[in-house]
Amino acid sequence: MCGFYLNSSLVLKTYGRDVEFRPNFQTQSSVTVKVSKMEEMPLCPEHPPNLTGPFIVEEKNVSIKDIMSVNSHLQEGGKGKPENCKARQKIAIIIPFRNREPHLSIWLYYMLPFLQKQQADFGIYVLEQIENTTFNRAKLMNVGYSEAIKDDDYNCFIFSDVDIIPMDDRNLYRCSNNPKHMANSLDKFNFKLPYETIFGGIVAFTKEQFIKINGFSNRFWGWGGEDDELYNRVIAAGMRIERLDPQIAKSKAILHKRDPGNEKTGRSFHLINQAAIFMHTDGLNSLKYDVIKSHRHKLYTKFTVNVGSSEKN
Ligand code: BGN
Repeated sequence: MCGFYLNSSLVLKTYGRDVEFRPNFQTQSSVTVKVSKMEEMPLCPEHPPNLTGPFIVEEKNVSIKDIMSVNSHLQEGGKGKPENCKARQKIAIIIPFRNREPHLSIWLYYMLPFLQKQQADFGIYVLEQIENTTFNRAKLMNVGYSEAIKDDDYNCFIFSDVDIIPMDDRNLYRCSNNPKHMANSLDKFNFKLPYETIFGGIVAFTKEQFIKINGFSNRFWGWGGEDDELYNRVIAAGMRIERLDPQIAKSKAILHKRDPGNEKTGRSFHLINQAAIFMHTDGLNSLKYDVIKSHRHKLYTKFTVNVGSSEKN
């Protein structure tokens, strides 16, 4: 069996099929239990039982084929869930993307086993912006949210850059009572916050939290500022942001040159400062885009989209 091991109290309730069972106190032997009656699955424990803490993240060449071979039990579209318990949240991971295949491979290589170890019920969505338009990270996030809710009944959305990978499996990829900043302890910033209100890299919102702020702004073209504006939306909506202990949240950011088509504009101060006003009319409720192509890969669902261009917005 690929998947999750249980403690004995859960085993007998659960399945109408063979399940490999390894009691916690035995390391070598395993027992096969057959239960004929299919019953309602128990909720997964609040704390996943098999976490091991810190691990090393290396920038290495990994082939999609190899990643597929160790994740063969995933469903098409990069969907996975625990076999023997019901996860407490259904999580869509939204990744904005353009021309970063090697980073996506590294992300999948580490994150697919990571999410399964955390007993997550998840789907991976890659939002690719077409060529020859200035990159709009925030709008791609809104598109990812909109497509994911059409695809499945997600209630938690993790918006993640493709080049940030956690280095500790106790960093639970889950939503919280308030929007959560998850990239608060990056190696490239010496595991410290460069400024107190930073809200970039990876953020997690429940569906209600994301609707409350009308999603991201659609008006940030090029690098920077859309995450600062998002922070202001959260505060304007009467919420606060949560962060994990920086020791547990330690993550690796893969360094790279600024992508062509994603230049820093530095023209976004007025948008950032007026988030509380613009958030009502600029966001999910004003989102326009065309899906050029959608593709269910074994390891993710990819939408190639035209989100327009800065000249028109
Ligand atoms: C800030 C960027 C953020 C980015 C962090 C960390 C801007 C706004 C300028 C008006 N903000 O400077 O978007 O996440 O750096 O890299 O560029």
